[in-house]
Amino acid sequence: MNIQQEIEMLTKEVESQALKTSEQLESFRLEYLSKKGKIPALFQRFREVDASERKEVGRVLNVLKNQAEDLFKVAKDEIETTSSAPEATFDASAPGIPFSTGSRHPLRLVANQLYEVFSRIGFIVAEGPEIEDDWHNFSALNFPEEHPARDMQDTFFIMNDPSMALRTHTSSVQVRMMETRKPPLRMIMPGRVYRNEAISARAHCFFHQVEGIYIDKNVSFADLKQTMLYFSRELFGADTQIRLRPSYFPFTEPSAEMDISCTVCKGKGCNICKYTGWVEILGCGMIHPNVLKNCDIDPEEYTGFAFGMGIERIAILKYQVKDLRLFSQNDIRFLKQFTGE
Ligand code: 2U9
Repeated sequence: MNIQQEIEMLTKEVESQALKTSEQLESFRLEYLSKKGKIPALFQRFREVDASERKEVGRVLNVLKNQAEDLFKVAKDEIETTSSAPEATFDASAPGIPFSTGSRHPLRLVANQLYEVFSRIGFIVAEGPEIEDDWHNFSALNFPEEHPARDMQDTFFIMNDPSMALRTHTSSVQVRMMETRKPPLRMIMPGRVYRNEAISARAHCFFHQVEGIYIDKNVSFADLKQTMLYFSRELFGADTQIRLRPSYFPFTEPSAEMDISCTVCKGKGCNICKYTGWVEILGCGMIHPNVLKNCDIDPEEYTGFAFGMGIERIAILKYQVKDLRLFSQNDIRFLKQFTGE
Protein backbone atom coordinates (compact mmCIF):
# COMPACT_ATOMS: atom_id res chain seq x y z
CA MET A 1 0.00 0.00 0.00
CA ASN A 2 1.50 3.35 -0.99
CA ILE A 3 1.67 6.18 1.50
CA GLN A 4 -1.25 8.09 -0.01
CA GLN A 5 -3.52 5.05 0.21
CA GLU A 6 -2.41 4.53 3.76
CA ILE A 7 -3.18 8.19 4.69
CA GLU A 8 -6.61 7.80 3.11
CA MET A 9 -7.29 4.62 5.07
CA LEU A 10 -6.12 6.09 8.37
CA THR A 11 -8.23 9.22 7.78
CA LYS A 12 -11.33 7.01 7.47
CA GLU A 13 -10.29 5.05 10.58
CA VAL A 14 -9.78 8.21 12.63
CA GLU A 15 -13.10 9.66 11.49
CA SER A 16 -14.97 6.55 12.58
CA GLN A 17 -13.60 6.52 16.15
CA ALA A 18 -16.04 6.76 19.06
CA LEU A 19 -14.16 8.36 21.96
CA LYS A 20 -16.58 8.24 24.88
CA THR A 21 -14.51 6.91 27.75
CA SER A 22 -11.05 7.69 29.08
CA GLU A 23 -10.02 4.11 28.16
CA GLN A 24 -11.05 4.64 24.51
CA LEU A 25 -9.25 7.98 24.55
CA GLU A 26 -6.02 6.45 25.82
CA SER A 27 -6.02 3.58 23.29
CA PHE A 28 -6.69 6.13 20.49
CA ARG A 29 -3.68 8.17 21.66
CA LEU A 30 -1.47 5.09 21.77
CA GLU A 31 -2.63 3.79 18.39
CA TYR A 32 -2.46 7.02 16.38
CA LEU A 33 -0.63 9.87 18.18
CA SER A 34 2.05 8.47 20.50
CA LYS A 35 5.70 8.24 19.35
CA LYS A 36 5.15 4.64 18.23
CA GLY A 37 1.68 5.37 16.84
CA LYS A 38 0.47 5.09 13.23
CA ILE A 39 0.61 8.83 12.37
CA PRO A 40 4.25 9.42 13.50
CA ALA A 41 5.12 6.25 11.57
CA LEU A 42 3.70 7.85 8.43
CA PHE A 43 5.90 10.93 9.04
CA GLN A 44 8.89 8.53 9.09
CA ARG A 45 7.86 7.11 5.73
CA PHE A 46 7.22 10.64 4.42
CA ARG A 47 11.00 11.24 4.40
CA GLU A 48 11.28 8.76 1.55
CA VAL A 49 8.52 10.26 -0.56
CA ASP A 50 9.54 11.39 -4.01
CA ALA A 51 10.14 15.16 -4.39
CA SER A 52 7.35 15.47 -7.00
CA GLU A 53 4.75 14.14 -4.51
CA ARG A 54 6.08 15.66 -1.29
CA LYS A 55 3.92 18.76 -1.39
CA GLU A 56 0.58 17.00 -1.81
CA VAL A 57 1.45 14.06 0.48
CA GLY A 58 2.70 16.52 3.14
CA ARG A 59 -0.55 18.44 2.95
CA VAL A 60 -2.88 15.41 3.41
CA LEU A 61 -0.61 14.00 6.10
CA ASN A 62 -0.80 17.24 8.06
CA VAL A 63 -4.60 17.31 7.61
CA LEU A 64 -4.76 13.79 9.07
CA LYS A 65 -2.47 14.71 11.98
CA ASN A 66 -4.52 17.85 12.83
CA GLN A 67 -7.77 15.95 12.51
CA ALA A 68 -6.60 13.24 14.91
CA GLU A 69 -5.23 15.79 17.41
CA ASP A 70 -8.46 17.84 17.30
CA LEU A 71 -10.59 14.74 17.79
CA PHE A 72 -8.44 13.73 20.75
CA LYS A 73 -8.60 17.21 22.36
CA VAL A 74 -12.38 17.64 21.96
CA ALA A 75 -13.09 14.16 23.33
CA LYS A 76 -10.66 14.72 26.24
CA ASP A 77 -12.41 17.99 27.24
CA GLU A 78 -15.80 16.36 26.99
CA ILE A 79 -14.82 13.37 29.14
CA GLU A 80 -13.16 15.57 31.78
CA THR A 81 -16.12 17.97 32.16
CA THR A 82 -18.77 15.25 32.31
CA SER A 83 -16.82 13.18 34.81
CA SER A 84 -16.46 16.18 37.18
CA ALA A 85 -20.15 17.19 36.84
CA PRO A 86 -22.28 16.37 39.93
CA GLU A 87 -24.56 13.88 38.16
CA ALA A 88 -21.56 11.77 37.22
CA THR A 89 -20.76 11.31 40.93
CA PHE A 90 -24.36 11.33 42.21
CA ASP A 91 -25.10 8.29 44.28
CA ALA A 92 -28.86 7.80 44.49
CA SER A 93 -28.43 5.18 47.21
CA ALA A 94 -26.46 7.47 49.60
CA PRO A 95 -28.34 8.70 52.71
CA GLY A 96 -29.82 12.24 52.31
CA ILE A 97 -28.14 15.34 53.75
CA PRO A 98 -30.28 16.44 56.73
CA PHE A 99 -31.50 20.06 56.62
CA SER A 100 -33.23 22.14 59.26
CA THR A 101 -36.85 23.18 58.66
CA GLY A 102 -37.02 25.97 61.28
CA SER A 103 -39.97 26.32 63.64
CA ARG A 104 -42.85 28.67 64.36
CA HIS A 105 -41.71 31.90 66.05
CA PRO A 106 -42.82 32.29 69.72
CA LEU A 107 -44.46 35.66 68.93
CA ARG A 108 -46.45 33.98 66.15
CA LEU A 109 -47.47 31.18 68.53
CA VAL A 110 -48.81 33.72 71.05
CA ALA A 111 -50.54 35.80 68.34
CA ASN A 112 -52.21 32.64 66.98
CA GLN A 113 -53.48 31.76 70.46
CA LEU A 114 -54.89 35.27 70.83
CA TYR A 115 -56.68 34.99 67.44
CA GLU A 116 -58.17 31.68 68.49
CA VAL A 117 -59.38 32.86 71.89
CA PHE A 118 -60.90 36.09 70.60
CA SER A 119 -62.42 34.55 67.48
CA ARG A 120 -64.38 32.17 69.74
CA ILE A 121 -66.24 35.20 71.14
CA GLY A 122 -66.89 36.83 67.79
CA PHE A 123 -63.85 39.09 67.25
CA ILE A 124 -62.48 39.33 63.71
CA VAL A 125 -58.84 40.13 62.82
CA ALA A 126 -58.01 43.35 60.91
CA GLU A 127 -54.68 44.68 59.66
CA GLY A 128 -53.48 48.04 58.33
CA PRO A 129 -50.43 50.07 57.23
CA GLU A 130 -47.27 50.44 59.34
CA ILE A 131 -46.62 53.97 58.00
CA GLU A 132 -49.41 56.21 59.23
CA ASP A 133 -50.57 59.80 58.96
CA ASP A 134 -50.96 62.05 62.00
CA TRP A 135 -54.76 61.78 61.99
CA HIS A 136 -54.98 57.99 62.28
CA ASN A 137 -52.05 57.59 64.69
CA PHE A 138 -52.65 60.60 66.98
CA SER A 139 -55.41 63.16 66.34
CA ALA A 140 -58.37 60.80 65.88
CA LEU A 141 -57.31 59.04 69.08
CA ASN A 142 -57.64 62.23 71.12
CA PHE A 143 -53.90 62.86 71.56
CA PRO A 144 -53.51 66.57 72.41
CA GLU A 145 -51.16 68.65 70.20
CA GLU A 146 -48.51 68.82 72.91
CA HIS A 147 -48.58 65.08 73.82
CA PRO A 148 -45.00 63.75 74.24
CA ALA A 149 -45.68 60.77 71.91
CA ARG A 150 -45.84 63.30 69.06
CA ASP A 151 -42.25 64.26 69.83
CA MET A 152 -39.33 63.08 67.68
CA GLN A 153 -37.77 61.68 70.86
CA ASP A 154 -40.57 59.12 71.02
CA THR A 155 -41.73 58.53 67.46
CA PHE A 156 -39.98 57.79 64.14
CA PHE A 157 -41.18 60.38 61.62
CA ILE A 158 -40.60 59.90 57.88
CA MET A 159 -37.77 62.26 56.86
CA ASN A 160 -39.10 63.38 53.47
CA ASP A 161 -42.69 63.70 54.74
CA PRO A 162 -42.82 64.58 58.48
CA SER A 163 -46.63 64.40 58.45
CA MET A 164 -46.17 60.60 58.29
CA ALA A 165 -44.71 58.34 60.99
CA LEU A 166 -44.11 54.67 61.75
CA ARG A 167 -47.24 53.77 63.74
CA THR A 168 -46.71 53.79 67.50
CA HIS A 169 -49.68 51.47 68.15
CA THR A 170 -52.18 49.47 66.09
CA SER A 171 -55.06 51.73 67.25
CA SER A 172 -54.69 53.53 63.91
CA VAL A 173 -56.06 50.39 62.20
CA GLN A 174 -59.10 50.49 64.47
CA VAL A 175 -59.71 54.12 63.57
CA ARG A 176 -59.65 53.13 59.88
CA MET A 177 -62.14 50.31 60.54
CA MET A 178 -64.43 52.57 62.57
CA GLU A 179 -64.38 55.16 59.78
CA THR A 180 -65.51 52.66 57.17
CA ARG A 181 -67.83 50.29 59.06
CA LYS A 182 -70.90 50.69 61.22
CA PRO A 183 -71.24 49.21 64.75
CA PRO A 184 -71.54 46.59 66.12
CA LEU A 185 -67.76 46.18 65.74
CA ARG A 186 -65.79 43.44 67.43
CA MET A 187 -62.24 43.17 66.18
CA ILE A 188 -58.63 42.64 67.17
CA MET A 189 -55.67 44.28 65.45
CA PRO A 190 -52.30 42.56 65.57
CA GLY A 191 -49.12 44.06 64.16
CA ARG A 192 -45.69 45.58 64.50
CA VAL A 193 -45.37 49.04 66.06
CA TYR A 194 -42.39 51.37 66.45
CA ARG A 195 -41.09 53.60 69.22
CA ASN A 196 -37.89 55.60 69.35
CA GLU A 197 -36.20 53.80 72.25
CA ALA A 198 -32.67 52.70 73.02
CA ILE A 199 -32.38 48.93 72.56
CA SER A 200 -31.82 46.86 75.72
CA ALA A 201 -32.95 43.59 77.31
CA ARG A 202 -36.23 45.30 78.29
CA ALA A 203 -36.91 47.71 75.39
CA HIS A 204 -36.68 47.70 71.58
CA CYS A 205 -37.39 50.24 68.85
CA PHE A 206 -40.14 47.96 67.57
CA PHE A 207 -42.44 45.42 69.14
CA HIS A 208 -45.76 43.68 68.40
CA GLN A 209 -49.18 44.51 69.73
CA VAL A 210 -52.63 43.11 69.74
CA GLU A 211 -55.33 45.66 70.39
CA GLY A 212 -59.05 45.05 70.42
CA ILE A 213 -62.29 47.02 70.36
CA TYR A 214 -65.91 46.16 70.96
CA ILE A 215 -68.44 48.86 70.04
CA ASP A 216 -72.19 48.37 70.28
CA LYS A 217 -75.24 49.71 72.09
CA ASN A 218 -74.96 49.27 75.88
CA VAL A 219 -71.39 47.95 76.03
CA SER A 220 -70.26 48.48 79.63
CA PHE A 221 -67.18 48.28 81.83
CA ALA A 222 -68.58 44.97 83.13
CA ASP A 223 -68.35 43.56 79.57
CA LEU A 224 -64.73 44.70 79.42
CA LYS A 225 -63.90 43.02 82.73
CA GLN A 226 -65.57 39.75 81.82
CA THR A 227 -63.92 39.64 78.39
CA MET A 228 -60.48 40.25 79.96
CA LEU A 229 -61.10 37.52 82.56
CA TYR A 230 -62.16 35.04 79.86
CA PHE A 231 -59.13 35.82 77.69
CA SER A 232 -56.68 35.62 80.65
CA ARG A 233 -57.98 32.24 81.77
CA GLU A 234 -57.88 30.83 78.23
CA LEU A 235 -54.30 31.96 77.77
CA PHE A 236 -52.76 31.51 81.23
CA GLY A 237 -54.92 28.80 82.83
CA ALA A 238 -58.34 28.45 84.47
CA ASP A 239 -57.10 29.47 87.94
CA THR A 240 -55.83 32.89 86.74
CA GLN A 241 -57.12 35.95 88.64
CA ILE A 242 -57.22 39.50 87.24
CA ARG A 243 -57.19 42.93 88.86
CA LEU A 244 -57.70 46.38 87.35
CA ARG A 245 -55.87 49.52 88.50
CA PRO A 246 -57.02 53.01 87.44
CA SER A 247 -54.80 54.56 84.76
CA TYR A 248 -54.83 57.19 82.01
CA PHE A 249 -54.76 56.99 78.18
CA PRO A 250 -55.93 59.80 75.85
CA PHE A 251 -58.16 57.37 73.91
CA THR A 252 -60.05 55.70 76.78
CA GLU A 253 -62.05 57.05 79.73
CA PRO A 254 -62.12 55.53 82.30
CA SER A 255 -58.84 53.68 81.73
CA ALA A 256 -57.18 50.85 83.59
CA GLU A 257 -54.07 48.71 83.68
CA MET A 258 -54.69 45.04 84.16
CA ASP A 259 -52.62 42.54 86.15
CA ILE A 260 -52.94 38.76 86.24
CA SER A 261 -52.03 36.61 89.21
CA CYS A 262 -48.40 35.53 88.77
CA THR A 263 -48.29 32.43 86.56
CA VAL A 264 -45.04 31.25 88.17
CA CYS A 265 -45.81 31.42 91.93
CA LYS A 266 -49.63 31.48 91.60
CA GLY A 267 -49.77 34.70 93.63
CA LYS A 268 -47.51 33.63 96.49
CA GLY A 269 -44.65 35.95 95.53
CA CYS A 270 -41.49 35.34 93.47
CA ASN A 271 -38.89 37.35 91.58
CA ILE A 272 -41.00 37.31 88.35
CA CYS A 273 -43.81 39.26 90.10
CA LYS A 274 -41.31 41.10 92.32
CA TYR A 275 -42.98 39.46 95.33
CA THR A 276 -46.33 41.21 94.69
CA GLY A 277 -48.19 38.15 93.37
CA TRP A 278 -49.37 40.20 90.33
CA VAL A 279 -47.95 40.85 86.84
CA GLU A 280 -49.10 43.66 84.55
CA ILE A 281 -50.16 42.44 81.09
CA LEU A 282 -52.31 45.05 79.37
CA GLY A 283 -54.06 48.40 79.31
CA CYS A 284 -57.77 48.89 78.67
CA GLY A 285 -60.75 51.18 79.11
CA MET A 286 -63.98 52.55 77.67
CA ILE A 287 -63.38 54.25 74.30
CA HIS A 288 -63.31 58.03 74.80
CA PRO A 289 -66.44 59.78 73.38
CA ASN A 290 -64.17 62.11 71.38
CA VAL A 291 -62.65 59.08 69.57
CA LEU A 292 -66.11 57.77 68.67
CA LYS A 293 -67.11 61.25 67.41
CA ASN A 294 -63.90 61.51 65.34
CA CYS A 295 -64.97 58.33 63.55
CA ASP A 296 -68.56 59.46 63.01
CA ILE A 297 -70.00 57.15 65.67
CA ASP A 298 -72.55 58.80 67.96
CA PRO A 299 -71.34 58.41 71.59
CA GLU A 300 -74.92 58.94 72.82
CA GLU A 301 -76.03 55.86 70.94
CA TYR A 302 -72.95 53.63 71.13
CA THR A 303 -70.32 52.80 73.73
CA GLY A 304 -67.31 50.53 73.46
CA PHE A 305 -64.35 49.09 75.27
CA ALA A 306 -60.78 48.79 74.05
CA PHE A 307 -57.66 46.99 75.20
CA GLY A 308 -54.07 46.73 74.08
CA MET A 309 -51.14 44.48 74.92
CA GLY A 310 -47.59 43.81 73.80
CA ILE A 311 -47.20 40.30 72.33
CA GLU A 312 -43.57 40.18 73.50
CA ARG A 313 -44.70 40.83 77.06
CA ILE A 314 -47.21 37.96 76.92
CA ALA A 315 -44.59 35.65 75.36
CA ILE A 316 -42.01 36.64 78.03
CA LEU A 317 -44.49 35.72 80.73
CA LYS A 318 -45.68 32.52 79.11
CA TYR A 319 -42.21 31.24 78.22
CA GLN A 320 -40.11 33.15 80.79
CA VAL A 321 -37.80 34.74 78.25
CA LYS A 322 -35.13 36.88 79.92
CA ASP A 323 -34.11 39.20 77.07
CA LEU A 324 -36.44 40.96 74.60
CA ARG A 325 -33.71 41.07 71.93
CA LEU A 326 -33.87 37.28 71.53
CA PHE A 327 -37.17 37.66 69.65
CA SER A 328 -35.49 39.49 66.75
CA GLN A 329 -32.04 37.85 66.59
CA ASN A 330 -33.13 34.83 64.53
CA ASP A 331 -31.04 32.43 66.60
CA ILE A 332 -32.43 29.02 65.72
CA ARG A 333 -31.31 27.61 69.10
CA PHE A 334 -33.65 30.06 70.82
CA LEU A 335 -36.50 29.77 68.31
CA LYS A 336 -36.56 25.94 68.38
CA GLN A 337 -37.46 25.81 72.07
CA PHE A 338 -41.14 26.67 71.78
CA THR A 339 -42.73 24.17 69.43
CA GLY A 340 -41.14 20.94 70.59
CA GLU A 341 -40.24 20.16 66.94
C1 2U9 B 1 -59.34 52.90 69.58
C2 2U9 B 1 -59.64 53.38 70.82
C3 2U9 B 1 -58.98 52.93 71.93
C4 2U9 B 1 -56.43 50.54 72.88
C5 2U9 B 1 -55.78 50.50 74.22
C6 2U9 B 1 -54.21 50.35 75.74
C7 2U9 B 1 -55.27 50.72 76.52
C8 2U9 B 1 -52.86 50.11 76.27
C9 2U9 B 1 -50.62 49.48 75.77
C10 2U9 B 1 -50.37 48.14 76.32
C11 2U9 B 1 -48.92 47.87 76.31
C12 2U9 B 1 -49.77 49.60 74.57
O1 2U9 B 1 -48.28 47.62 73.90
S1 2U9 B 1 -48.38 48.59 74.86
O2 2U9 B 1 -47.30 49.46 75.09
N1 2U9 B 1 -51.98 49.71 75.39
O3 2U9 B 1 -52.58 50.26 77.43
N2 2U9 B 1 -54.51 50.23 74.42
S2 2U9 B 1 -56.61 50.87 75.57
O4 2U9 B 1 -57.35 51.56 72.88
C13 2U9 B 1 -57.98 52.00 71.78
C14 2U9 B 1 -57.66 51.51 70.56
C15 2U9 B 1 -58.35 51.97 69.46
C16 2U9 B 1 -60.05 53.37 68.36
